[in-house]
Amino acid sequence: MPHAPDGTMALGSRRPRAASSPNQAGSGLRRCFAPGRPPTIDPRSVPRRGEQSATIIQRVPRALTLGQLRTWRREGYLVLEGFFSDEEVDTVNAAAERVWDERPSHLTVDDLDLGLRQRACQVADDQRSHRFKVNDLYLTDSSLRHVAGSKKVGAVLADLLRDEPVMINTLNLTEGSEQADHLDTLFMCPPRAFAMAVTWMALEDVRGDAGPLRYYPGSHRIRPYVFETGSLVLNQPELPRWQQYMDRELARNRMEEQRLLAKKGDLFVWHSLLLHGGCPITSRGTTRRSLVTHFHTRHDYRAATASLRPAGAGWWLVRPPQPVPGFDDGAPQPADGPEGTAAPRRGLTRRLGWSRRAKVR
Ligand SMILES: O=C(O)CCC(=O)C(=O)O
Repeated sequence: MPHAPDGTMALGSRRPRAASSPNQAGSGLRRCFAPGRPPTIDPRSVPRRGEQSATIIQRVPRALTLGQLRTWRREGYLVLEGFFSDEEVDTVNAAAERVWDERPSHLTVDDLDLGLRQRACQVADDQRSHRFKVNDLYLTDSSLRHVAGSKKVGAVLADLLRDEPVMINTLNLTEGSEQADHLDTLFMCPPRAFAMAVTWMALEDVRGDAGPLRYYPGSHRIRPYVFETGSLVLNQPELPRWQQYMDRELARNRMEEQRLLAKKGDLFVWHSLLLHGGCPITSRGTTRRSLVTHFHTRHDYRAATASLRPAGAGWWLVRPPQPVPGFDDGAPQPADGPEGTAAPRRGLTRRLGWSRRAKVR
C-alpha cells in the first residue's frame, strides 16, 4: 500500500484548527446546498421503463471483490492503486491548467492562502502564486467529467453505494489543502448521511512534505454528532463541541491518523462519514495535484426535481456555479438537489443505533 500502514508516520497534529478560510471546516463557504429552492428534474434524465442500466441498484458487486467491500465497511475507505491511466491523469491536469489560461467568469475558485472566494476571472496576477481550490470544473469541462465519472469509477461507486452515483461537485487542487479534519457531511450532507462517497484521484506522486491527505480508518463508524439544528450539517457555533466529541471518540476507539502517500493514477475513495483533512505542507511550493469528486446517489434525487445528465455509469448534477458574494449578487442561487440533511429520520437513527443527539461532555 502506498500509504502509511499505521499512525506511527503521523507528523502533525490531528486536532482541527479553528476555521478561518473557505477550505476549512466552519467557513460555510463549501456548503453545497442553498436551502429553500426546490430543485427541478430534467425529464430526459429519468430512465424509461426497461431502460435501466446494469448499474442500477445492484446486490452483487461488479467491480470490487468481497474483500474490498469488507474493507470499505470496516475501514471506511479503499485505495485502488494504478486505477487511472497516464492519459486520464494528463486529461485532468490539462483541464486544470486551462482554468488558469482562460480564467472563466463562471468558475468559482477559493484562494486558500487569503481565505477568499472569487470567480477565476477576478484573480489578480499577483495572487497566482497562492494555493487555490477550483470548484466544480465538472460543470463545464466534459473531458474532466468523463474521467471523474467514467464507467469504471461508476462501477466502483455503484458497488459501494448500491445505487447509481450522482456527481455533485469536483475540487481541483494543485497543492495540499491543509484543511482541518472534517467530515464531508458537515458541508454537503445528503438526505441519507451514509449515501455519499468521495473519490480522490492522484494526479502526481504524493511527497510526504507536500501536505498529504490524512484520514482516520474506521472513523466512519463513530456515531455522527447531531447539531442543535437537528442536522449533521455544521452549525458554526457548535464547532468546538463537535471537535471535542470527535477527539474523544477517536481516543476511545483508538483510531489513529494515516497519511495517503499515493502514486500518480491511484484512486482513494472515502465514506461520507470518514474523518479526514490535509496535513501541513512542510516544504512550501511543493505540489500535490489531485481531483476530489463528491457523489450522492440517484435514490436521493428520485423524488427531488434535480437536473441530472448521464455520466459513465451514473449521472452528473447540472447546477449553477457556487455563488460569489459581490460578483453575482442578485443572480439565482444554486438549486442543487436534496438539501442538507434536516434531522436524521427516526427509523434511520434507530436502525443505525445512533441516538438523536450525541452526548458531548
Ligand atoms: O485534498 C485534501 O487535502 C482535502 C480534500 C478534502 O478534504 C475534501 O475535499 O473534503
